[in-house]
Amino acid sequence: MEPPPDHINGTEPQFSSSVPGEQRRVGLVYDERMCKHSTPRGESHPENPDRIRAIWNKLSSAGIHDRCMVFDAKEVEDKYISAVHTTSHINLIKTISSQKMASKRNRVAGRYNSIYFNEGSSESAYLAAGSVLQAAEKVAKGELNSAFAIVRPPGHHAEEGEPMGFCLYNNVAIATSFLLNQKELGINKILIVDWDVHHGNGTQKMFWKDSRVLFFSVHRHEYGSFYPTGDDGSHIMIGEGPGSGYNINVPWENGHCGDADYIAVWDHILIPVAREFNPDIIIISAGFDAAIGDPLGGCRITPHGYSIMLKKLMKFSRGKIIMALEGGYNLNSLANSVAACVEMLLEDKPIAESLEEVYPFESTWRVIKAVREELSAFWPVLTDKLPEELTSRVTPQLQVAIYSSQSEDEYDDGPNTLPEDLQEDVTIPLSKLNLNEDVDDQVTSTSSKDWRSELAKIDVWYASFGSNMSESRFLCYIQGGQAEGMKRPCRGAVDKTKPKEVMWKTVPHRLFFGRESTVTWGPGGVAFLNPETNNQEKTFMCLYRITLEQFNDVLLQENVCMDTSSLFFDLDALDIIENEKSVSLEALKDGWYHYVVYLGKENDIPILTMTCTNATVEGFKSGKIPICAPAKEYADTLIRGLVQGKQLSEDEAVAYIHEAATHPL
Ligand code: Q9C
Ligand code: ZN
Repeated sequence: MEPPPDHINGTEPQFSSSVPGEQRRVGLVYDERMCKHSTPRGESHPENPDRIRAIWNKLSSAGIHDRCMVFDAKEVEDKYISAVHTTSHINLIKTISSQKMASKRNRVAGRYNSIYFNEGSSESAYLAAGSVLQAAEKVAKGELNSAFAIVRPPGHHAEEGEPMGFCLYNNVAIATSFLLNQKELGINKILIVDWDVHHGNGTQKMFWKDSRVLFFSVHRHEYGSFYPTGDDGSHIMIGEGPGSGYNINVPWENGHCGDADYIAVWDHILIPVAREFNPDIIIISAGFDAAIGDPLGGCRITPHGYSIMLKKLMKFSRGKIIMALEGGYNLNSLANSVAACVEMLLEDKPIAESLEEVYPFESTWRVIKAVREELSAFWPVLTDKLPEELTSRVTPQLQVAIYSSQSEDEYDDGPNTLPEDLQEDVTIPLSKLNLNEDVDDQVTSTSSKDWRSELAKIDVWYASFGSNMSESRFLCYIQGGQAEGMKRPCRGAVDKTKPKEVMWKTVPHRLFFGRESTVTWGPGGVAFLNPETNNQEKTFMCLYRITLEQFNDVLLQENVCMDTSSLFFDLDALDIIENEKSVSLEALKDGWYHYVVYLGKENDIPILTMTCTNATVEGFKSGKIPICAPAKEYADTLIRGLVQGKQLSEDEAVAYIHEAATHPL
């Protein structure tokens, strides 16, 4: 339990609120010109101008902005941007809104991941970055105690050389490097806390080898299936060289995380490390898409939760904090959360920092333990084992995603697509939140019962060309568990019956290896089968006879999907695939193996495999996705499968894998 709430531990005399009743100086940057960036034809989009308008209206109507120092935005100068972005990226953002680019604009946007441009984009991007920089400078100089920059477009996904994920310039990274480069400010150590529900991939990369910047991000990850997909947000990404240990990722395994989960991460990771790091200033990449009711985030932080998270950070760097808006797509949740934070910046009115009756998920403790273990060599305060009586207090894990990460695509979702428990006023007290497991259990059983019994009657051959050729590895997908070389356990299928038969076959398709690393196997490529046939090629396939129900559970695990109730490959899909030869499962499109390919029949039972799409093969061919040889442990699993299946001798299997890994696509 925390000591009783006290005033900010500021030692700086002039502005800290050691004098009772004295207001802290809090800056707000807001500028209507940042509304100019919007979709080219007025298409609806979650990242729209109403976001910052809603915040401003709320701060105005609640009389909060009267208690702050309000500033208009200033455009950032190119020389500050160039510290973190390439010249060509700066040229792109500078010119994209010009008349000359009008005809190209949509096409250019299409080349990037989740990006739109219009005539107002350039100006908004320069103002957003300039606002955060200006706020940071004023706080660093002591003109303000803290500041909130209400900006858009957001920034944390933008990388050195490309816009991404609604972000054009990396506003927080630009301000961070500005502070470090202005030596007279005396800022040598900066803590960036990225609490947006998405991983701050851009910011992570920009300070990857920099020990002056401690980058901390807590985000939905789901083993790499949540946006931005891939392994960048994994907890094993700790920085490199002098920056080792100065990058901390807390990757949620599931959605629904709320105040209790975040506070547990604060208390057992972020706050102890911050105390040790002792930053000169803190910048928060303050996305509010982990807020309760957010359509993209699927988490449930309350405004009160955000204010506690903030208050705990205000005890460092004499309260010098700059908050920069990132995501946040439910206008009410967004405005209420920002208001709660600005009120917290304004005065340390006593608030209870404890949360009653609500505990973290079991998965939250698992993630916290994994992060502490990964980083304890760099941060000795993380070494101690967490007491059992602490980690045994959990909220029963929900069985099923009420709404999954796929809701990200539904940009038009109105309030009605939200589950009922999230349609309430977002300021409801925690104790009223519906965390009743029975409700969620019912959802699981009714929606999955329908199709499971039906598909349990149909047999298919699941054909593996990768690690599943090793029976002990494949059994993890059926019975759950972790075979040799695997970095994490599998969930298993609902029906844990072993395969009825196993047989081998060769097919005229190309086997190859790609990707840099995976969560299950760590660094190194994993196997793919080119969906196109090619008579020069021969790939060994191990066929397991399982039910279509089990096949669906294998699909889910191959595509690291948390949704355990939905049906992805049904009887209709089985009909279609016999004619079309392949089916792309759109609902699993964030996974690497969502393309089901039909390989004929054996004993009148269809043979199905799962691999990447033809488009992804093109990505591998062009070098956009790395071709990468398998690491030893993964290759050993394949070799073991081929040898135990009596397809090849050990030497032949080694040569076969080597050939597939080295022969150009
Ligand atoms: N399946 C921020 O919150 N979603 N960006 C794309 C594609 C993009 C979020 C979904 C989400 C970007 C700043
Ligand atoms: Zn986000």
